[in-house]
Amino acid sequence: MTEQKRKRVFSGIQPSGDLTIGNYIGAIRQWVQHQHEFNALYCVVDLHAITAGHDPASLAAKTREVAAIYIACGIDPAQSIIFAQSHVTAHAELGWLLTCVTPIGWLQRMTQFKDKAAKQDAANVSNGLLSYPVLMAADILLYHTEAVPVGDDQKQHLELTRDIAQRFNHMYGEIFTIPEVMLPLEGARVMGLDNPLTKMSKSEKTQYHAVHLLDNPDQIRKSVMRAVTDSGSLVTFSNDPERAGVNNLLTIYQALVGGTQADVEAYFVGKSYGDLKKAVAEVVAETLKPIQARYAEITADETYLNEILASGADRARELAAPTLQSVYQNMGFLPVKQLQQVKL
Ligand code: ATP
Ligand code: LTN
Repeated sequence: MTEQKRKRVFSGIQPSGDLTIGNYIGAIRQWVQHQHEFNALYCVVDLHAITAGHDPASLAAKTREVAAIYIACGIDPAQSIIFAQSHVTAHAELGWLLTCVTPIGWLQRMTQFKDKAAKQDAANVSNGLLSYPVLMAADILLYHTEAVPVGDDQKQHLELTRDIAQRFNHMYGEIFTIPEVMLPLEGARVMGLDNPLTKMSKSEKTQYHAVHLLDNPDQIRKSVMRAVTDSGSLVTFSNDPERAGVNNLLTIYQALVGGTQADVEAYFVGKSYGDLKKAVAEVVAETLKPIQARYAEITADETYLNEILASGADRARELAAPTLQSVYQNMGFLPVKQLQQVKL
């Protein structure tokens, strides 16, 4: 495929908490698969990581860690643009411009906002937590993104991005491409191991909630073996909330091993929940082993990652500048260029 004909994809993960197999199965794994078919930008969305409180002492290190994990999982910096969001100031600028075309009611309806706000002391809920999806829309729209590979929990934010783009195009002229969401076939929503009725999340601090991408085999085994199941014994997929734990383990297994649901169920005929947990722990550990080895190599060479992030930001800046320029122009701002003409 020629450069021009390839679709543009954009996605990102916040450098908050430790990345989980939910992030891997729902997002990164798809990115790796798609990077050869698309012109891809994979961003470490550090500006998003400060919306619910963060530790300034660890933000920079977390940003590097997430970028290194992208590469360790198989994102090829020669194919895809990898960069940190705060290094391309156009994101924050467009975020503000779009904030002014987004009705507050649209943001107040976002389930992620309601969930996250409910977990915080009401007096501390920041405007940033509410405006968060507008910044996400800016990330996506700056690059005329056509497809956004994310997990199921981001579907609503993608709908909002489309609404914001359409509203802007209607008010100020057709600038933005309307993006499509791209969900994985399996594992679009990996559930918490300790509570299979809630999404596995990297900001959840309970001890056996998740498998993290940098966990050692012993930690992996402990978390999976303690996963909540039910009092039954049949190892089959199910939509019954009572059986959500077993369904989740089977989903993780299928996402990592492949095959159809029937194949997976056939493999577990006559086996127990204990056997299922052992098999899941093993396949997760095997999947993460080469990723962790590669991660160790990448982080051993600071310059390598610095160069990738610096050149990624340069390339992203170049792509973002003309879009931002058109937005300022269509919104009627005084062009800097005119001032330069006066000086001459
Ligand atoms: P946080 O708890 O900090 O909000 P998170 O684990 O939800 O973090 P994000 O940074 O919000 O992670 O999400 C990054 C990407 O990973 C998104 O595309 C999101 O849809 C995907 N993702 C996150 N958790 C899961 C999950 N449990 N199952 C599938 N995909 C997920
Ligand atoms: N909101 C997303 C992270 C994110 C993102 C993006 C994903 C920020 N900007 C642009 C895709 C495209 C989340 O997963 N919490």
